[in-house]
Amino acid sequence: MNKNLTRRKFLQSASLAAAAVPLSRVAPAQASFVAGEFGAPGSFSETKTVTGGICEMCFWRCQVVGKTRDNRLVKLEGNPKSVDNGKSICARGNAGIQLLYDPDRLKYPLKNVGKRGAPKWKRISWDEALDETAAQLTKIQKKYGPHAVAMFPHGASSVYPQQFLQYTGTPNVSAASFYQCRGVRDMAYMTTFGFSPGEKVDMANAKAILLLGSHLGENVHVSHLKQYLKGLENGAKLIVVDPRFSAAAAKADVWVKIKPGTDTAFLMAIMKHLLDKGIYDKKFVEDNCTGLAEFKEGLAHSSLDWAAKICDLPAEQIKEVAEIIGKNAPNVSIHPGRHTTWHGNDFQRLRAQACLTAILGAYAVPGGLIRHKSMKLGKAPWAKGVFAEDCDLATFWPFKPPGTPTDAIRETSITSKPYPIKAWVAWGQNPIQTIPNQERTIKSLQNMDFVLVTDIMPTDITMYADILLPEASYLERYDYIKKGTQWNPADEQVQYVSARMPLVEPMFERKDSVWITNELAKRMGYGDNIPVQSVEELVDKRLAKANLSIKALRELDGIYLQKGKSPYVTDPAKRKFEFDTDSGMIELSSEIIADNDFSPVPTFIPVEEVPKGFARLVYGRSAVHTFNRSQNNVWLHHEMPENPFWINDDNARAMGLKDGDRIALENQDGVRSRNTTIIKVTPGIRKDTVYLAHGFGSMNPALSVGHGKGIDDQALITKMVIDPETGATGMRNNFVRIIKDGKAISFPA
Ligand SMILES: Nc1nc2c(c(=O)[nH]1)N[C@H]1C(S)=C(S)[C@@H](COP(=O)(O)OP(=O)(O)OC[C@H]3O[C@@H](n4cnc5c(=O)[nH]c(N)nc54)[C@H](O)[C@@H]3O)O[C@H]1N2
Ligand SMILES: Nc1nc2c(c(=O)[nH]1)N[C@H]1C(S)=C(S)[C@@H](COP(=O)(O)OP(=O)(O)OC[C@H]3O[C@@H](n4cnc5c(=O)[nH]c(N)nc54)[C@H](O)[C@@H]3O)O[C@H]1N2
Ligand code: SF4
Ligand SMILES: [Mo]
Repeated sequence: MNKNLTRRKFLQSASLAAAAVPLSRVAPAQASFVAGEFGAPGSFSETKTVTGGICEMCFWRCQVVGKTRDNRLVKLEGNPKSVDNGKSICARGNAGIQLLYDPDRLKYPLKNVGKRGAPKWKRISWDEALDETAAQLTKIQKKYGPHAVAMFPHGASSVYPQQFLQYTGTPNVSAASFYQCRGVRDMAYMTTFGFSPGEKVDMANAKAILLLGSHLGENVHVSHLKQYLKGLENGAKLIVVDPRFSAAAAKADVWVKIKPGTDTAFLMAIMKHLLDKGIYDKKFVEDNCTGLAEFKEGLAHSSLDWAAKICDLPAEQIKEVAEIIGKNAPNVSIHPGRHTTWHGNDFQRLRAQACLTAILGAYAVPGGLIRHKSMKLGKAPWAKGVFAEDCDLATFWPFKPPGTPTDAIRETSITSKPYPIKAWVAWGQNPIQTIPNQERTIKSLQNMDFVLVTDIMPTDITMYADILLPEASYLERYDYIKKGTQWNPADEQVQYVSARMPLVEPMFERKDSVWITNELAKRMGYGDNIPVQSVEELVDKRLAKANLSIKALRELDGIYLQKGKSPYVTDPAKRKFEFDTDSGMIELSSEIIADNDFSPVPTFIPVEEVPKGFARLVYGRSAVHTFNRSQNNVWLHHEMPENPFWINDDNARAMGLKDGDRIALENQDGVRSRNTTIIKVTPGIRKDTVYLAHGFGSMNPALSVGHGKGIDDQALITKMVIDPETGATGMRNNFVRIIKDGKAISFPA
């Protein structure tokens, strides 16, 4: 049989986007494929099952088991004991095997004897790599202060080294998961509800679900999708607000084709309509919310017609959405979103989402926002860092998430104001692809005295390293503890704890991040302060608080389960809660926000209009890739080798373009895409908007599969609008036109 065909079928059956079948049916029945693929004929009875794996093809971290044969991993499956993802994993999860054995992977410590950006690699020993890194970081910290080292972490393995660098005295850490992802959401909900919501809305038991952006189905997080699909199977009404006909829009009862950047106005009109008509949970608001009068006053101008004009929607549709939500309250999931750094006016939008949740009383009820209690674990970190008083670069953003806003670090790295930053450390983050305005990022990197990168693949950021360290991948190491709360099939609450365990031994000279960090710490004079001697000790120390250990978890097939408490409080007499805000209540109007000179009630801040001849570039996920990190994965590349450029069909006709045409793009600043892609002509996108899946167009020629395939959206995002409350990076304020056969084609008015 044709191998590629088999692969394709395999992935389609595993891909949640391709298959709208219940997830429970997705994972099994792929046995024949793997047996053929790895040569050794036979069945799985010859393989060994290794439990305790936790996927990190993305950051949802599904619980997996590995099938191994002769110490080689031949298949990944969901852990049957999992009450979270269950036996299901997604296409990317399955393809973890291809990452593990990717011949392009980093194998040994490397030293760049060429230039940053055009590296020449020399293999060196771990001793040499660690000695040189420690010497460079120590020298820089002695000369310029400890804060002269900036760190860009992402992923489970970056936590320990991040804590170490903070311990040495630098606050300059910018996590992609906060500043380019969910930090703004967390801060908006913290100021409103007093906790960060995760994506913990009870979609499985909702009567209506509202998704703003949140393109579930392309955004694939297995257990989250299961909950969503269960909700839809149970008949929940689905409202999807998106300028594009996303995978979620395709399942929606109402698709709201909103003008990008205007969601806050949409939400304000809905809230005003509900309050005016008295369709809200008066008792819940009275008992649990503060600032209703100011809140109402702030919405006074937000009529349906006002929003309709701003959002370019029929007023009737906004009313329809309000009424669906109102009618089904409180069993409504107002999804908090995840990637929420959109237009730089995001804190206010997310505050509006939180306030809408509150007035509907959609908290601690089936379908609503849930504050789960998961089991308590111990801590075993480096002691907290002490920072010099005047080294905080984040003085403008009172509601910033932990760390330092990315752009503040980058600008300081270029200007040395108010003090020099002279070393960058990237650990599991690819700032070239992650942060808008690549030119500034590259300029910052070129300005450093020293750049350290720890990675598993040769990606764009690794081209700028002076020393490049190879880490063991998530399939070859201990590290992350996944705990949480879920429903089991009998609809009971279950708390679970699992810890990532290696499914195979690390190959070549790859090491785990605790080992690497400790070896650096010893060489930098912190040997006496090391909190744990190994990653196993770290995990065991944390588990001990729950009377667990690696050994105990191994005996439990990788997952400890215990019955949890229902998260619902439905007895009206008991629905008065204590929230961790200043007032102890949900803050519809927030004094602390007012004290910092921002609008205390959600307010709409307009975004820049699309210039003549251009369309607004928005982006999102591909179901079969994770950002840039999966681009070299043979199986996934085979599924989606490049990212088609979505363009409205009327526009295409007027511009003389047809489906499949090969094009390049140019943005408002004259920056052209490095590569080309094909266009997808569709009625499923607004005329003023165009779309690319994020993460394509890798620059690193060491990627033999992914290099130069598709268009890198980040390269075209040269302008960012920093969210004024949080310092998060708004990146949907860029505009493009098309380049075909060397000529620019403008968008019609
Ligand atoms: N397969 C896969 N799944 C993933 C990931 C992955 O890399 N691959 N990454 C994971 C991570 S870390 C994250 S943060 C999430 C991100 O996934 P989400 O949180 O779902 O991301 P969003 O930006 O909310 O959604 C993108 C959608 O927003 C729409 N959009 C653009 N502008 C606007 C606007 O102004 N208003 C509205 N209403 N919609 C708009 C786009 O058309 C697109 O459909 O996905 C997660 N899941
Ligand atoms: N234009 C645009 N920008 C975006 C987004 C977007 O949609 N569009 N999405 C934003 C969002 S939501 C997020 S979360 C961020 C994601 O931003 P990143 O986390 O920077 O994204 P990745 O492409 O996954 O790059 C991670 C790097 O970590 C490496 N890596 C993978 N596994 C390991 C490991 O185990 N150890 C180590 N040391 N390294 C590892 C990868 O090879 C890669 O070089 O991007 C944000 N930026
Ligand atoms: S959603 Fe897919 S890629 Fe992400 S952790 Fe789960 S199986 Fe892995
Ligand atoms: Mo993210």
